[in-house]
Amino acid sequence: MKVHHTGGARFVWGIVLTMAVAGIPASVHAEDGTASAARVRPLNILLIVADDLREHGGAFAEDAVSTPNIDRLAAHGVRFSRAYAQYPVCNPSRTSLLVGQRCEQTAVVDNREFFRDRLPDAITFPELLRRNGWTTRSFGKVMHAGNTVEALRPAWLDEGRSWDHAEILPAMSPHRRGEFRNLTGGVLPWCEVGILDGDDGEQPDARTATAAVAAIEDLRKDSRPWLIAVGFHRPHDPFHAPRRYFDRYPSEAITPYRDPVHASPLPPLAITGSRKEFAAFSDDDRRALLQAYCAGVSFMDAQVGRLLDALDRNSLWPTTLVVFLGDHGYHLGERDWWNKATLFERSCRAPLIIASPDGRHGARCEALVEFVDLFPTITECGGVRLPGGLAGKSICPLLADPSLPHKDAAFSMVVRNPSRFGQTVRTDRWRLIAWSDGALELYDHQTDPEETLNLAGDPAAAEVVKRLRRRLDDLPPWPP
Ligand SMILES: [Ca+2]
Repeated sequence: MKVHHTGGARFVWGIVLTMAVAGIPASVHAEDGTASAARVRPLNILLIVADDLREHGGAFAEDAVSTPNIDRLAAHGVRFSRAYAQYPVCNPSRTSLLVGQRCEQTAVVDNREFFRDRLPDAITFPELLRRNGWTTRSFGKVMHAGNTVEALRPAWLDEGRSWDHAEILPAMSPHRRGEFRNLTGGVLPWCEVGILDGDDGEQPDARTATAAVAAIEDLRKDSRPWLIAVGFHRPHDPFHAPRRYFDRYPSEAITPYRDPVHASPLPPLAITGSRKEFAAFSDDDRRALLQAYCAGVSFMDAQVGRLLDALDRNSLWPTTLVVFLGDHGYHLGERDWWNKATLFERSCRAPLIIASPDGRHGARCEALVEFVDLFPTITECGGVRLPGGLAGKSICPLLADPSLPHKDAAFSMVVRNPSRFGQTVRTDRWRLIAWSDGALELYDHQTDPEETLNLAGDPAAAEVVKRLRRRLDDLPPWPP
């Protein structure tokens, strides 16, 4: 029998939480490995965030990337094939989903600004859960703290507010043992393929998994529910991974994607950055980057597997909600771009899997969902009363029935400088992108899923453009 998240269930959990916080041990979950109708404590939550992990398909086929552990997680839950980040860059995307506001509202739109400087009073969903009795621990890059200097990091990790404990684990000993090749002759230092010698365990992501597994074991007997958040750095650049993951992708078997010759020209703000270096890529360079990106995905997938093993070993699936996502998408050659920070589908769409003991297992959901929906989803699944003013809408109902309607549009934005920006709306069929310099792009996903033919100037599409522009006008104003 399934537990439904009714007000009554929340009320019971509230009593149990009060007991737990008061030091009175709560009864533990059923030991028979099933979701218990008499669950007497809220769900544990395992949040896993991969960095720059795109949805696959298109440029290289879905089954070309080996992710046995992410697939294993998908078999426990619902895979959302049309989930959209609100901003295709780390810090803005993560801030938005953690505080449940669109980037037009947070105004955190680059990787340099610590979100608390702008939003000192915002309550993140980990903080809300912590206030409601969850033990919260964060390992690796969950909040965007990895690029800060050591002295700033504790503040950027939001320890004491969002987390009882938060840490970022560096490599065991910084080393450059292996084969390294910068694909831009060193012009872009980050654009480096690294085939690493040594064990997985030396790498930050493996150390992150080890620490998270230890936390799962440590909290196994705790009377309180827990939120453990785990942020993996791969497949983010530099494109380094242990050698054995490269061996899964023989470069001669990789066919690089190329845009069709009729692809529409790009508006000036659509892609800003290092296109010159990418335009100089040879097919050999393209294959090397694809191979390294896939190796990074498989290495990260192996670390996900260690977390899932810990759930298996401790029989935690019936009492744990698992949320897996990439923080935004990534181009691998589409529009001759090998990065993020565009408003194309490749950059805005990202993987999302939610495994709930009370939800469907092994299902795929085609509904449009937004990462801003995660705050209300996770807190509702946890049985916590939702605060007012959230921008998103809970997708909990879709976990039980992925065919239910959810929302008719997903929105993302990107800022080139404070006055030069773009906003996009994706509907079931269309993507409209509107730039601050007046440029418009319209793509028809029924006929052009790779968004290569801009129909915005086509008189036959004028009504669609007008209708979708009105949707963008309904967004909170930018600049704020
Ligand atoms: Ca990222």
